[in-house]
Amino acid sequence: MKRWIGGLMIGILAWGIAACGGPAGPAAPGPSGEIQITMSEYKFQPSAIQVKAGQEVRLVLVNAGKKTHELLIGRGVKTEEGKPAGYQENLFASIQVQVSGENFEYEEDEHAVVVEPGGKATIVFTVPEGWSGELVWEMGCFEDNGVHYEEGMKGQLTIIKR
Ligand SMILES: [Cu+2]
Repeated sequence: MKRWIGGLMIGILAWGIAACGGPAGPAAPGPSGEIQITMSEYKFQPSAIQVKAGQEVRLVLVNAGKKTHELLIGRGVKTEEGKPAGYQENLFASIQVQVSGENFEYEEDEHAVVVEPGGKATIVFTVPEGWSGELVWEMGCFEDNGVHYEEGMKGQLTIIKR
């Protein structure tokens, strides 16, 4: 009985790994440059992405959750009254972006793409080919006075230089 359970456990584990495609690395855009990130309570899926300098990226945000979510890409979390409230440095402060979609808002001063439940926003940007800035950035949502961020709604964007 014990051995049977052991065998079953290994079977389930193997199935689980196969179903997830093995230990996944950061998601990268396909040839079209498109990559979709699903937002929900309280996560980005996938939570790690990588983009190539010089390649046009179409980052499609889909809010599949019940709450409003946002995407900021930056470094160094700043706080307001002790709560996480955005980044000190934002990637989109130094890269031109175009944002379009439905039920979304681009808050240019905060470099935040805010998406309502059921909404969708497409961010088009290209990291310049000769990029000499930082390569590792954090993605975060700071809605509800930073509660989303504290609940783990964060991820990583890595820039690959070619
Ligand atoms: Cu959120």
